[in-house]
Amino acid sequence: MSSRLTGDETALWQAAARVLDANWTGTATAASPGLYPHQWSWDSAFVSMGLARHRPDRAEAELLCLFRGQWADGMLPHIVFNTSLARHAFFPGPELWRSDRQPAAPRGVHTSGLTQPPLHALAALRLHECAPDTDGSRAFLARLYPMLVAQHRYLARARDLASSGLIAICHPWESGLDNSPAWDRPLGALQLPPTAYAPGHVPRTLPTGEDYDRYVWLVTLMREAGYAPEYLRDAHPFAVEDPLVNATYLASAHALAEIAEILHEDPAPHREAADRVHHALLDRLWDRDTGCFRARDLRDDRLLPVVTAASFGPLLDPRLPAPIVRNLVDLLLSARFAGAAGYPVPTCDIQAPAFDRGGYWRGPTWISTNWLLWYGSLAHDLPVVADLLYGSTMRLVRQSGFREFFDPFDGTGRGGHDHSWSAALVLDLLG
Ligand code: 9WN
Repeated sequence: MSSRLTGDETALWQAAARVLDANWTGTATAASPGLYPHQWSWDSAFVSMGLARHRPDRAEAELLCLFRGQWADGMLPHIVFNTSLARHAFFPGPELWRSDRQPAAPRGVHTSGLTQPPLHALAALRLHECAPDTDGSRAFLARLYPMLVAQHRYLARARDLASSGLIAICHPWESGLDNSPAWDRPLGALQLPPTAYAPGHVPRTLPTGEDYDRYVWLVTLMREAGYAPEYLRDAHPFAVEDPLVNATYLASAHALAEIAEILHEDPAPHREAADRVHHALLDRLWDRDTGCFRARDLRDDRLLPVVTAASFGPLLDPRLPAPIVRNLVDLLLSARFAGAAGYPVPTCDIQAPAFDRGGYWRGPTWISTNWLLWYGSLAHDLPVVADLLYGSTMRLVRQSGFREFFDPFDGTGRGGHDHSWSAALVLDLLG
């Protein structure tokens, strides 16, 4: 803990550390007690950055434990199941994914067959930057580096479905913003067989019903095709290039280049990869007419209409041209986002018909997206935006605790309590 914290900040820091201690399972951190008892991929990246400030040993263990679930082709799954828990602790559990039947999946650990925003190289570099023991931390980076390289290689080889330089998500869950209104159109276009079903029970309240049928059906298609890249490219009905996912990929490619330099490896391939994403983001996802980034549906090659918090993701690109940065900042501060929300940043354009202040990723403010935009605005030297995001995030957790998400107008906490990334990212913010 930094010695320059005020008394109030010290109390907040300690409360956040207590949440991470309570959610530590012995080998990793449960994303959320009760609600998400297993290890989620991008949650773990965020959590490790918080642990780095509190328990550096656990920060490293967190990432290594996640990478135990990495498939032989480099795919880093979005869930690594904690096998010591009851089989039905979470739906969908291992029985939906059947990773045990996939030759590329690791033995002795059950995983999902999807991936999530690749924030891990960025997290690993941040761990190194605040590590008390530089030699130990370099050894950790050396251990993780080949796994990070394999993760990025998988994305470039198996997920650049349009050979555009951008990676595609093949399921809404891969975006991290599960029920974002951005996915309404491609989900609505799916032709589900009449027998579509939602097997098992759905223990959570959001999102449910028809959307859930579609989520499960998409997984079933992927699983039946053996999660094969050729199937994803040529036949899978959901394929979208998302600005936030690609921005995390770009930021991690830059981080990978820095890690390579620390390890005296060649950083050039990672810089070239970041460069490709940089150009493709501008060519394919920047919508000049409306001055924002939008996701592109690869199945009809059109940009998706709804503007969400993901549209600001490219702030994570340190080379984003200044006029575009200005456009994004204007939109972020406008009445469509921060301008009309007491507790920004709402996950969806407030003026969009799909906006829903309590609807999970359809309107509420989340600490994870706030942190990403805060981090991006620092890189562009935007202190006003960075301070706004920092202040809003701190007010949310002070007022409502480390909740999963929050009402963007009055800051009421919603969803799970003691959510790991909400606590971890507050530790990172407090520094
Ligand atoms: C789907 C764990 C995860 C987060 C996602 C969030 C939610 C899962 C779910 O919880 O997703 O994998 O079951 O709804 O949308 O971002 O990683 O916190």
